[in-house]
Order: sequence, then structure tokens, then C-alpha cells
Amino acid sequence: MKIEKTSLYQIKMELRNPFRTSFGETKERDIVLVCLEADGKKAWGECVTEEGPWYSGETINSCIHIISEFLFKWIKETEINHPSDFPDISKRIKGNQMAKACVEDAIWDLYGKINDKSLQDLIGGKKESIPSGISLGIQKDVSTLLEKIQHAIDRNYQRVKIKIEPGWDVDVLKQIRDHHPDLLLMVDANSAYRLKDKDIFTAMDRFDLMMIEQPLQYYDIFDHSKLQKEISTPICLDESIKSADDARVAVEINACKIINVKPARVGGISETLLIHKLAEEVNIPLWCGGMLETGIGRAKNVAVASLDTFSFPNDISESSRYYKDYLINPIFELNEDGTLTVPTQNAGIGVEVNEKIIIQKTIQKFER
Ligand code: OSB
Ligand code: MG
Repeated sequence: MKIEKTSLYQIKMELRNPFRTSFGETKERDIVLVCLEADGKKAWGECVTEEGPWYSGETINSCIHIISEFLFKWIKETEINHPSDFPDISKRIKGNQMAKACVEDAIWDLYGKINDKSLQDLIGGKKESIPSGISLGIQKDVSTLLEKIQHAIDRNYQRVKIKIEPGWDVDVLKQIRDHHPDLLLMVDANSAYRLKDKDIFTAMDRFDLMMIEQPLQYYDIFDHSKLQKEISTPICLDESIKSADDARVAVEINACKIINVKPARVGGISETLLIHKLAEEVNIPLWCGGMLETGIGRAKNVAVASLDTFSFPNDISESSRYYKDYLINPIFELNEDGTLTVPTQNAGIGVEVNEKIIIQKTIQKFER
């Protein structure tokens, strides 16, 4: 296929509630969307980066730069036979995984739409629905967190993840366990600790957590392998895994027992499929993480989570969790068993994109 038109929208979306992690609080989000056109079809990709380099080194403006200056130009001058051509087209750019991923996502969506195939079919996902977990930010006090947990249980979310940071960890977990001894529970530190804090993690072993996500530095793999030796709770890596090679190294040195795959963090769906293949070979379980996506990124994540190596509840919640306004139709709603149905009724990401709302929320647009 030959891409005829490329557009980038920077939109502003207000969150229903602030979301706080160890690296900061988000109240509203600027989101970059990419739209590609060919053969009378329009396709979409969502960039998950935050405004500042808080989660990874990428920012809204770094992504706009990489996409508009390089990627749009390169994909327009190349005949693309299959979305898996994209890593080769973009390989001259080091890092900048989130910028690359949203362009690759849009190419998958476009390819699906032109060939009348769902993204799930294209990547070989099998599940009809995927288990949904919820990620709860750091709250002002434990009783507020307990209320949110109860609400999540009432909605039938299949597991609860809480964000932790120094001072909001072991004692909070103790109080959760006093109320909910059997809840499927895990924590995510977003790199807030160092190896010297290992006693905090040995103290967590008694809470029967499913896993501890990204306790140490975002660039580290080696210290995680040291920490994993000291604790029985599985470590799950998020920030540290930026490629399939990182995943291989982490598995080889036992730095984790589980991997949170965010397709955007590793540079796209093609790289995700390499991690999926590795996971099959070495038998390590995966699950799909989230970055407060709107419906566009969410739909892509749901298709990815339907791959059979994705075997834990995912950070893919119902559409109403984060935003009041919806960019897609139909929205994702939780089934009674705490799952989301993989949308396959339409080609590509499987849901319709509401351009009117996108235009209403646009603060900057770029076309090439
Ligand atoms: O570390 O998984 C994370 C949100 C923003 C940045 C990083 C993370 C998160 C979440 C929320 O945990 C997951 C979601 O529901 O989208
Ligand atoms: Mg995480």
C-alpha cells in the first residue's frame, strides 16, 4: 500500500479523577493521535507518552518531532507491503519507541481496513474476550483506597493493582489484606525504590501478591535479578523492558518472572510479537499494561492481550474508567465476568473512530 496522507492531532482530554503514581499526578492529558489515509480508508494510532519525561524519556513534543520530521516522510516515500515492514523503515531512529509505536499502530489499522481483516486476526490472537484488571493510583488516605478497591470488586474487575511509593507500601498492603484476604492483588512501584530498600520487598512476601511491578530503576535489569533472588513474590518488569532483546536478557538473568508488555513501550506491535514468540519459547507469562489510553489505544491493546501468551489480567479497564468523552464507538464495557470482548465486527482496531470529537478536542494539527 502507498500512504497518501498523514495527519497528526494533538488533543486535550480531561481525566475523570486525577491519577497519581510515584512519578507524579495527571489531571488532564495531551494526547497525540496519528491518522493515515490510503485507498479510501482512514486509520488511527494513539501515542501514549505523557507531557513530560516522567515515565520514559519521551514527551509529547519529542513524539511530535519524531513523527512529523521523520516518520511521516519515510512512510510516505516507501511502498509498504505489510505492517511488519515498519521496523525496518524506522530503524535508523534510536529509542523513541512511543513515537514509532503509534505510527506502526496506524499502519496495522490501515492494513486491516484495506484487507478487511481485524487486528486480532492479523496478529493471531485467539481469545474472544480478555480479563480486565484495574490500576488504582496513590490516594490521599487508606480509607479512600479501600473504597476504590470495593468499587473495583463490585464492578467484577479480575484483579486490583495499587501504585506504591516509599511511605505508601507495606502498611497500606497490611490494611488491604485485613479487609480482603483473598483479593487478587499486585503492586506497581514505577521505579521508586533502590536495591538498598530490599527489606521493604521481603516484608511484602507475606501478602501473597501476584507480583511486584517495576520496583527498581527504569533502566535497570541487573539489580532486579539480585532483588528477585531475595524475595519469593514474582517481579514483573514494565519500564525496564524496551525491546524484545531486553526481555530476553531479563529472562536469561532471572530479573523477572512475568513481563508487562505495553506495545507502545517496546516500539510497536511487531516488537510485541517478538516478545510473544520469546514468551512461547521460554514459557514466561505476559500481560498487557496500559498508559491511560483513549479508546483508540485501548482497542489495540485488547487485540494484543488476546494473544495466548498474555495470561494474567491486563491493565485494560472499561472505557468509562478514565475519560468522560469517548473517541470510539462502541466503547468498551465490562462483561459480568470482568472481561472485555475483543471487537472483531469491524476491520482494523475493530471500533469506529469519532472524528468530530477529535476535531473538537484538537489544540494543534499537522498534515503532510
Ligand atoms: O506503570 O503501568 C504503569 C499509567 C500511566 C503510566 C504508567 C502506568 C500506568 C498505569 C495505568 O498503571 C494503567 C491503565 O489502566 O491504563
Ligand atoms: Mg507499570
